[in-house]
Amino acid sequence: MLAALVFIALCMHPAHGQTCTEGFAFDRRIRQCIDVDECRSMPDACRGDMRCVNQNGGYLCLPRSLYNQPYRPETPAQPDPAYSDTALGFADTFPASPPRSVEPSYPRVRGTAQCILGYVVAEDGTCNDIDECETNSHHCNPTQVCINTSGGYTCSCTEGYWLIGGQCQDIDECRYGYCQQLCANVPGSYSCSCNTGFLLNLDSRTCQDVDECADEPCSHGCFNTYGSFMCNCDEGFELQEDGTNCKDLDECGFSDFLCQHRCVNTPGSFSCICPPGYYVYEDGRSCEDINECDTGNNTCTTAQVCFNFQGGYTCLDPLQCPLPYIEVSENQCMCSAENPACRDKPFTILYRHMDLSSGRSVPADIFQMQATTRYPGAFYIFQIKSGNDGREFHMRQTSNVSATLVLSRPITGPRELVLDLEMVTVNNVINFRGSSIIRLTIFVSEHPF
Ligand SMILES: [Ca+2]
Ligand SMILES: [Ca+2]
Ligand SMILES: [Ca+2]
Ligand SMILES: [Ca+2]
Repeated sequence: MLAALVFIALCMHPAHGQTCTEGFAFDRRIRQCIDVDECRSMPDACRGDMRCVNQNGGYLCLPRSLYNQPYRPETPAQPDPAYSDTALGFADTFPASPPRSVEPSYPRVRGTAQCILGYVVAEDGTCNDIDECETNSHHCNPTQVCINTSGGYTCSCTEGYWLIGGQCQDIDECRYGYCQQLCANVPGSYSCSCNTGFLLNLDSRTCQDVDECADEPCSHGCFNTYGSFMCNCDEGFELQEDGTNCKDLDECGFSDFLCQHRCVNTPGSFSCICPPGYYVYEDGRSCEDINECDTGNNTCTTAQVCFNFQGGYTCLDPLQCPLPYIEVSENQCMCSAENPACRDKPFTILYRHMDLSSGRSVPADIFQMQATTRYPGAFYIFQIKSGNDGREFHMRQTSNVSATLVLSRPITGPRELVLDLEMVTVNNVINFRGSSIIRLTIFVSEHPF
């Protein structure tokens, strides 16, 4: 565009005793050299599609197209928002630069010249271009760069600057969105950078997400996200405040009721344990009694009877009836009515065993007694004869012939209690009074399960 600027000078013509420089004529009336309007005085000042523009001391031939587009520095065309692929190709997308020339300069003419303005006669008589830039005879602004042309020169701005008001001013590339994310304008250039979590692409303008997971920043799972990443933890672990490390969850700390007996925290999980004599049930939390008598894991001899209870077992020795009692079955002793030594003693002693959980809620019916033989006119009295020193039990008659042993106070184990439960038979018709005993051994467990 600038190359299209052509400036041509007129030959000097003397004027009646006064000599003016080229492009001027002497006006006798005012006795001064005044500008010649070459566009009017020369029919063929400019050729072709050039338009003649008169200047003080010369004239310009400008392409008509250029001449018809006035320069508007305040409204530069918007840059193409799309990014160019070339690293420094933004010149393509710059707003249309205004003509970078300033007022063309006209070298002074020395003496008679056979060459047009801008040329000088060489020794061989030809016309050589004057390098105004080299000879420092240009009038470029200090902020501009002088570029020599055939017959003249132009003043131009370096890359990253544009001409505004005759001065080369830095282009604020940031204002035009040259960077995708962060932009820093500097004189003559600009630089792009990216937010945290992004990386500048090779085009020096756009940013791409960093896949932080590639560096395995998480102790367990990692999810890459646009501009960041997220860690997650395996089941049984929780993310720590640093967002990357996983810490074991202390499930036992959540609740005291997670395990029936005791909770043991483990990395990523937990487990319940039970006291000796129990095993952990299928639910992983409850404790179930081991029946040592069924499993055979006991120390009872063949002569003994194994008795299982909650949390343990015991070996019962074979029944040995104290004299004068005689054994009538494997768990019953009898004192014969015919034997005088038996007169004031209970007629039978029945041996029974039961187990009871520690801390069982009260009141609780725990044992039933019932008369097995009934005599006409007889009635029965049920009572606890011995073993109830702590008054944990009482007897409640439920019918004429039956009664229930009631636990009335909480009892804690491990404990072994022996209660003699007596059934007194009274028959006033035949003036009979006799008794039978149930010797009940109660194994109270240590744990409430
Ligand atoms: Ca700049
Ligand atoms: Ca990312
Ligand atoms: Ca755990
Ligand atoms: Ca057991």
